[in-house]
Amino acid sequence: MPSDNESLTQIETQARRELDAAPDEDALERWRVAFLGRRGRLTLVLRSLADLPVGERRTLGAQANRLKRDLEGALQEKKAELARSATDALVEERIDVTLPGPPLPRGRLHPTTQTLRDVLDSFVSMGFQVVEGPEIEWDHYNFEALRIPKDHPARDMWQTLWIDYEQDGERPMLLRTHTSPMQIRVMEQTQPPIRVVVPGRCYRHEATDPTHEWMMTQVEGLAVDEGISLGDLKGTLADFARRIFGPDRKVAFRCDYFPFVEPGMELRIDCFLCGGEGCRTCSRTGWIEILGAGMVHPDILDAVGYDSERYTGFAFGMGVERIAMLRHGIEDIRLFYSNDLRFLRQF
Ligand code: FA5
Repeated sequence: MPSDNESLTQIETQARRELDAAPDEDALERWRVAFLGRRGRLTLVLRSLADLPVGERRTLGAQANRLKRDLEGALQEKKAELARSATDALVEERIDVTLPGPPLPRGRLHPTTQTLRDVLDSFVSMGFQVVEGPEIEWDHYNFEALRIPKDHPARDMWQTLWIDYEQDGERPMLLRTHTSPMQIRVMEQTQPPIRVVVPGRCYRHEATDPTHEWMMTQVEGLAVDEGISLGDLKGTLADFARRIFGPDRKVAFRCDYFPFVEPGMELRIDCFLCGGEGCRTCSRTGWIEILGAGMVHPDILDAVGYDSERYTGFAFGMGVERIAMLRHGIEDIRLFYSNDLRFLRQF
């Protein structure tokens, strides 16, 4: 039991150290009971004063009472300090629910999608219906049914990515090289009159350059009915070109060969970059080819069960990225899928 100055000093030192370290209200209460409670250490000192001689009692009593007041004061201060820091923590955590949220970055449509939608709109407004087909296709639809038999040199027109799947020692599946297989699929399932456009991705195993990508988007068109002529094909495509490129762009039809049409042709637009003089983008020709087209070969009509004496049709297949290039003045098709936001944010 403490009975002199030194003991009071010890009590004070220990009391202040523990008070400083007290983290919360509970610890404060334990501290109060330990030092100032009924059986607390300081209280016991005060009680023991009665046994001391008068002189000592007075001095020690005065010191002990001062210490009691000091410790009580320190306790109140510590309580206030704990309360303050609790409030501060609450203020810190406060959320202003009236603040506007951080702005969400606005996305945009890829330039291919934007042009694709405009292309489809222009044909829909001419009475065409939009249908879609598989990107993984059978050799049969991609080639055979389009009059491109195995080992026929025309297969070289479409460098093919084959699917690693074998059947009877052959690989019959591929990533479609064009949307033309959908001509057959649509005709197999429908009777004339037919007017459809088919958007979709196509894949080719070819080296890339400013106008060639290994993946691109095509829109196929097919119209089959009685009395459809080459004039209808040219009129439809000229109207399409005017809607997409405006009246000033030059359009040229040229003979071309595709095994599934007769006659076949291609549609070219004068180069936006050099105005027809010849540059790297147009391979120095002054023109950029945007589509292949022609009258559906009568053998194909017969093969799907149509009467080719009664029905005729036209078909076309265009490259959507090439059209977007011409519209926006994009010099290199490889920019479309290189994921460079500086390019994409311009559209
Ligand atoms: C075809 O794919 C034929 N199926 C088009 C067709 C359909 C002809 C119906 C007759 C009747 P071609 O390989 O030329 O043809 O491609 C058609 C268009 O796709 C091209 O004019 C071009 O715009 C685009 N294209 C072709 N290859 C690429 C490529 N590697 N990168 C970007 N665009 C391409």
